[in-house]
This record gives sequence, structure tokens and C-alpha cells, in this order.
Amino acid sequence: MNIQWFPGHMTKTLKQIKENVKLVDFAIELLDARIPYSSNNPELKRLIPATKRIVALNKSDLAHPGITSSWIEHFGRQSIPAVAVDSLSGSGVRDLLMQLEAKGEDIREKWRRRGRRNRPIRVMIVGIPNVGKSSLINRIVGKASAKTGDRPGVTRGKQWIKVTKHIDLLDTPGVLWPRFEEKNVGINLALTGAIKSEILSSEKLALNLIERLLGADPGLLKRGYGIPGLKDTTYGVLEQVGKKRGCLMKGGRVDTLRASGVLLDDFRAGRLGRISLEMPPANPEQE
Ligand SMILES: Nc1nc2c(ncn2[C@@H]2O[C@H](COP(=O)(O)OP(=O)(O)O)[C@@H](O)[C@H]2O)c(=O)[nH]1
Ligand SMILES: [Mg+2]
Repeated sequence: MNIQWFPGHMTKTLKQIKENVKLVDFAIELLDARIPYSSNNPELKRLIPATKRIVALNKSDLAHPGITSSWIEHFGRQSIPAVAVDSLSGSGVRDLLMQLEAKGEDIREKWRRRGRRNRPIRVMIVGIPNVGKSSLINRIVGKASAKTGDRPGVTRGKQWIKVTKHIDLLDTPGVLWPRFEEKNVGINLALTGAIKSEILSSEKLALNLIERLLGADPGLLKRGYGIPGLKDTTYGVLEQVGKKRGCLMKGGRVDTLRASGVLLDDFRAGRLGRISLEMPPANPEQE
């Protein structure tokens, strides 16, 4: 992530997004399916009413399918449509567009009743850095034309991309900051690779991951690294992973720093399986 968020910058970004929100009928709120809470921007609710939002749970190829379904139900209970997508393979993107078409039909029906001119609905994508906004735009547009580097808010000289007969997409996504003041959120964002951890060293991050993987399903690490019996401390398990992956120093001791990197890479790339780090809140009022 190459964005430095500071108060002045946040205010400017908010102002830009507010302006762009006026231009659109819908915002696609892009979240990371593995961490839908941690990848959400705390201000967005205030910026865009629920009726103008549709959630896309991106990187669903890396997330636990059952937990992703629970999140979809969670948003459904708040009357926010949610769709699982994988912007790399394109899976779910058709479904997302179909949901938008359906929403658009409702709006155009309202316009017709009021005798207003029929036009395509206008849509923008918003999300924190690295959640996959550019990848999704590229997927939707069908060619690698969307800009890559991150720019907060939306820059001047906006362009509308015709996606279907009834949908126009703003070519530049809205970039918002994460909930960086919450420590656990920072850890989740670092674990998934969205930000570089400034709170924990990569070894502490790896130990945190091990603890959570053991809590979710000890079989994940056993199967992932072919370790039949796991040690009973997270540090012991990290050493076992290092040994299995040949992360050894002179004299045969495990290089736990290198082992941490290997483990984090394996997790981020989905090599340990499809793993979600966050469940929807048991009490929906909490959100
Ligand atoms: N596995 C997986 N990786 C994704 C997906 N979408 C984006 N990525 C990767 O996530 C990283 C950030 O994506 P990018 O589109 O640049 O995010 P942006 O900062 O929101 O525009 C890139 O390495 C993408 O290849 C997805 O659905 N699945
Ligand atoms: Mg981008």
C-alpha cells in the first residue's frame, strides 16, 4: 500500500467521495471475503445509504465458502445484497452484474412512473487499498484498461464505462482508508497482505496466524505441511513448519523468521486451503 492516510488527506478523500456518490445510483462496496469487517471502511455507512449499496465479497477463492455464505446472509438481513466474487477468475462477476441489473430495473421503473428520462444506472466501486478494485474493474470491463495505481477518492476527468445496456461504471474507484485504529483489524489486514504490518513483526504475525489456524481446524496445518503431530505451543509449530520447509540455519536450528515468511506466503496464496479469518457477528445489531 502506497497511501499515507493523514487527517487532511482523509478529509479531502471524503469530500471527493461525497461528490462522486451524488453522481451514482449505486456503489459496489468491495470487501475481502476473508475479513469483511476488517476490510470495511467505518465511514462508508454514513456516506452511502444502505439502499444504494451492494456488497461484493472479493477474493472468495481464498475464503471459506460456508463462512462467505454466512456473511452474505448477514448483509441480506440488513437488506444489502451481497455477492461472492473472484476478480481474478471472474467467478461471481456475472451474478454481481445481474443483481445490479435487477436493482437498475427497479430504479428505472421509478423514473418511468415519475416521467423522467430513461438512462443507464451509474455505478462506482469503493473499497480500501488492495481489496481488488482495479482487478474487478478490469474483469467487468473485460480488458486491462482500468488504472492501476491507487488514488484516494476519485480523480478529476471521470469517465463512464458502458458495461451493459443498462449499467455505466465509473472508471476510477473510490479508495477509502481501513479501520486502522483497531489493533485486530491491523493484524487481519497484515495477515491477508493488504498492508505491511507496523504493529507486529512477521514472526509475531505468523504466531498469531498459527494460533488462529489451530483454533479453526488443526488439520489445516497438519495437512498443509505433512506434520502428523503438532507441538503444543505456537512457537513449536512454527519450528515444525520451518523444519518441513527447510528453513534451517547453520548448525541445524530452525530459522523462524524465514519460516514465518513461508507460512504467511502459503496462507496468503491459499496453499493452506480456503480460510476465513472473520465470522459475521452473532448479534447483527453489533455491526
Ligand atoms: N486470489 C485473489 N486475488 C485477487 C483477487 N482480486 C484481486 N486480487 C489480488 O489482490 C491484489 C490487489 O488487487 P488490486 O486490484 O490492485 O487492488 P486495489 O488496490 O483495490 O485496486 C493483486 O495482487 C490482485 O492480483 C481475487 O478475487 N482473488
Ligand atoms: Mg487499484
